[in-house]
Amino acid sequence: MSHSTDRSAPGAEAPSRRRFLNTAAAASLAGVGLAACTDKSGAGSAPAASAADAHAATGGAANATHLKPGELDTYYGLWSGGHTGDLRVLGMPSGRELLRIPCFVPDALVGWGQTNESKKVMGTRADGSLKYTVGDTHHTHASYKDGNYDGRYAWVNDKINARIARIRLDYFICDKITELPNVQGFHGIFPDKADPVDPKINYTTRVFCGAEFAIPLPNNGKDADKPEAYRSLFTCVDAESMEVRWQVVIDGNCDLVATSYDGKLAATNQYNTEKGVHYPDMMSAERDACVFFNVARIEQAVKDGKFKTYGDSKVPVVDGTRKSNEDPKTALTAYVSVPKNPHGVNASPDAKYFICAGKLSPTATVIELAKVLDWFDGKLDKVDSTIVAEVEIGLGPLHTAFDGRGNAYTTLFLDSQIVKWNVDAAIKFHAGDKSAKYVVDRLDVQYQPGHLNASQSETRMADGKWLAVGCKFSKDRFLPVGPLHAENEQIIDISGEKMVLIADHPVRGEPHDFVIFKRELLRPKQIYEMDFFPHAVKDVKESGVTRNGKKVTVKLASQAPAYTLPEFTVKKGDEVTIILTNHDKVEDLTHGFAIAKYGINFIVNPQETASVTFTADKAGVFWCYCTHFCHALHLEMRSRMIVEA
Ligand code: RUQ
Ligand code: CUA
Ligand code: CA
Repeated sequence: MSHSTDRSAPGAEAPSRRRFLNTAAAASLAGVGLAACTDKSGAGSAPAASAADAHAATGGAANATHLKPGELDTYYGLWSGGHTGDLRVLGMPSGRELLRIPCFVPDALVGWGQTNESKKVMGTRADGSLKYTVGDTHHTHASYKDGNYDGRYAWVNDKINARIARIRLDYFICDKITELPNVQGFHGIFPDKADPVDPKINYTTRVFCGAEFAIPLPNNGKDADKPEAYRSLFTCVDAESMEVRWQVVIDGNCDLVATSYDGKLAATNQYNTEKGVHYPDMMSAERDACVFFNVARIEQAVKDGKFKTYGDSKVPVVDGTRKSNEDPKTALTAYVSVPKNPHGVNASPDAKYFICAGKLSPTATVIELAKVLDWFDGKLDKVDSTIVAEVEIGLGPLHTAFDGRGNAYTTLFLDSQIVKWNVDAAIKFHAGDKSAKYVVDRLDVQYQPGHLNASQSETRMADGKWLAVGCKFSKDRFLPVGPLHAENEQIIDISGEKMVLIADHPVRGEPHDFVIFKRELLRPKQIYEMDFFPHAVKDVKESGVTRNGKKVTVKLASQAPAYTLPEFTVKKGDEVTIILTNHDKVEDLTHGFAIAKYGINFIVNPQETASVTFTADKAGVFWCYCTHFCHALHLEMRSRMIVEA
């Protein structure tokens, strides 16, 4: 088979793989050996071998991930960074990491969490220190218009401190962070795609946030032992102002979130309808639920004053519990039952279905959105009649992506596989046509996949070209580097009938969710406008030191290879604010500003202004220097801070 010598054939070049197979025939067995290594019986080897055949048949599609030097990717990928609290930008299909956009956690490269501008976004305590310095980002999604990404914003959650960050997709910066009131474990997130009432608003104006952990409401230390006091809230944040608009108190918890293309429905999967506090309690029910939110009715209820508030929060909270929403005609919520502890819920690109992945159940549940609207209109007797398919797909289903050709791709965490299945065939099978073959293909992945997403998958323009999958364990796929392994992001060609594994990429732990979309949907800007920054030192003649009591402001500008002040003098004990504007206009001409022994380091991009404030608590001469290579005289680009005793 021709693929045996292809460098990109799965596993062909991995040293650990060769060691595993321990034979000169390694290369020709690469496809089969791969499957044999996943601790499964012979059953697993068939798909992997046939995938390799398909790879040969697709005529070198594999090469497309190996861009030539200087060649640009055709897609952007936005990846959540996990513990690093950032959003990562990848070029796809190469999988090359291009940028990390710091959001929730300080970042040493740009000085995020150190400059006054970034601290303002991150949030500070009364003493000026950062309120939080850790993050746990999981899910990222971008703003929509007409069912496709419009390149304005992306959002990402912080599960630890229940914060949502917004990223401007023109400058690739985090510009706002909002902390959600009354919730813990904010997990699922999804922007709306249209307004439920006004058809002219065919773009994102809301972002929905699901809280995974129930807490006593109000959480004041009094009700820790009262399970009935524990509640989860579903939250709506305004996409522009980033203010919290409203919340809904529900029975059970929230996990992943999805929204409909018509803007009428949002939903969250629930794995803990039992409201258990310990995990055996969370698994006792055979079925949990996917809760649908009738957005228009909720907003009407808020307008009509039918809400409560909790604690210090002024955010209106409406009642979405089961008991209060039994009459479909007035219900704000609808609880569709889904097998045991579901995880992901994903909207199909034809706008018809939400698909819930079973996690502890080996099933996918297909819910028809038109029927959910029928139920709210009183035209459907049972809310579970909205389920048009519930089919077995494999062990540990977590998340689903789409190719725009009617197929769904679901990660199977326990099987270490992706299963490709046809949604219409699954519906036929569920309706009684046992000849309907809904499983199209299975592919072994390495290992234990969580999220996956396909190019344009979460838009009306799903194009079925590339699928990426975030594998939680890489085990033997990369050189060992001590106890902490890289995770394995794999890229799969889904353009044909069979899935073809194309590449492995090690990533620093641990990204969860991501989106992949066509590069022409973004219009990035490389140079800031000076007016963007209220404190910009617009004229180099403004450079200098001004004093107001013990408060000293040092204004300076950078222009390669010099700062406008070769030195500046302050007094010990002063509160010093340094404001630096980069006057260079050339793309990619960034300067840094570090002060020795003062722990200061940040950068300014072309035409950017940044500032830092600190106390000059040590007398002496302290070199300030440029940390970002900018010029042949980069090392000479310095200033001196003289702190008089
Ligand atoms: S959840 S797989 Cu936040 Cu699926 Cu990570
Ligand atoms: Cu400026 Cu290096
Ligand atoms: Ca459960």
